[in-house]
Amino acid sequence: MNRSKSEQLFRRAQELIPGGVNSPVRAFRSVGGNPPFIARGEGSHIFDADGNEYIDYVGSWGPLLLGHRHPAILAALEQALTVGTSFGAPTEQEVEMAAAICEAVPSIEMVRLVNSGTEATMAAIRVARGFTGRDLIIKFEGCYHGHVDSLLVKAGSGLATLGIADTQGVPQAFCDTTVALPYNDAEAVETAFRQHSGRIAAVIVEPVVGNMGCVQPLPGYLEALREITARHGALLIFDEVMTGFRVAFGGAQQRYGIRPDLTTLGKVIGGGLPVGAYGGRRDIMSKVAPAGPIYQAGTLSGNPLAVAAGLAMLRYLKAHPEIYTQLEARATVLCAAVPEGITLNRVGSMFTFFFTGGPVTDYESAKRSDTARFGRFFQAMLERGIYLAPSQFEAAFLSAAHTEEDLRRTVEAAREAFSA
Ligand code: HOZ
Repeated sequence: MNRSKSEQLFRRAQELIPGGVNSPVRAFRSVGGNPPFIARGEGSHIFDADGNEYIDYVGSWGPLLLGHRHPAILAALEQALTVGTSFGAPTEQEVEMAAAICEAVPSIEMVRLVNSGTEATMAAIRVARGFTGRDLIIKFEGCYHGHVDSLLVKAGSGLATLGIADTQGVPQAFCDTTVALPYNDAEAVETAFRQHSGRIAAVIVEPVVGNMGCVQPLPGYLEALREITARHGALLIFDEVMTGFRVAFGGAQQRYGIRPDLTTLGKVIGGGLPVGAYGGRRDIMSKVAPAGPIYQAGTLSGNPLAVAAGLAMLRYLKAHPEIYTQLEARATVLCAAVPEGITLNRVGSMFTFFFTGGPVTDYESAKRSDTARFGRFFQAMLERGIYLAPSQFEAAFLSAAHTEEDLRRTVEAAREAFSA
């Protein structure tokens, strides 16, 4: 595969942008080689600057549940462009968007739109602190909630990929407000609540983790988090930036039947444009300014282009519930290609192949993966035109645009890559 134009672009990018990329996980640091520069996408395929074609399992890291350039999203964007790109004032569309979110996710009685998942989690923990009058937040090792200072403690995603245990630049005092515990261990949560009695504002969790690779909750775990937080007067925050409208229309909370107090959303709800949201119980969200004393703001929040794309996505998904059944069936076919000795974790259309034989239930077991082997597998797949997330500690995403032929080609490439 000739990628000379991408190589040239990457050399130039590195002179101008730190590491040549605008987000670290894109840089291919843990898998070797340099990233292809993407020129365009269509359905389930992307094309790089040299004209190479790939079947895309990154989907912009989750948002593209309908694939690239879906007609419903494009039509909404074209329409939005005819009226303006930003007003910094209320619009009818954002009320519709709020209604669509609240209807799909019943635990969300009120919602505030922001511009990214990071902003959503940052605001959610502020609201939890403001509402409870407590400072500490429990998070789980290997979970990633965007680059919010205090949530970068023992975080997954790019930090796991690059082997950055705890980033520089975050004051120790911020880290001291975070209690990091192993995922899938309810007893550790119980113990932490005993140790920090009356001081824990919230537990924030990816109900299905995507950021240490895909790791599903063990039976009873989410129920235990719900029960423990309620008993101690703390809030339960589901970070559904990745899982919202992905693992079910109503997210992981619908799939597992748990009602959190607050939820953060992003990715799919933007239809490929930058949107985040946080919302939840009315009594909690009523404390957000200007309705209440907890401040949070944003010049481009509720941006008309982003809202148009997001609303088109949510409306399309509501009108086509069969997408979820189809994704489940196709993901099953795809994942059947996994040979012995590789651990497959899958929930709906998100999945990860871990290069370890044992079960992967938390960050410690995820880290047992042979990342060098993953890197060789990744490169072998890329050479065969299959574009996976360039890290063992990320999930792959299937979209509704992936065809039977895409799956057949992917399975064939995977067989060759595994044996190579
Ligand atoms: N938040 C994404 C999933 N780990 C990665 C996107 C990024 O960090 O660039």
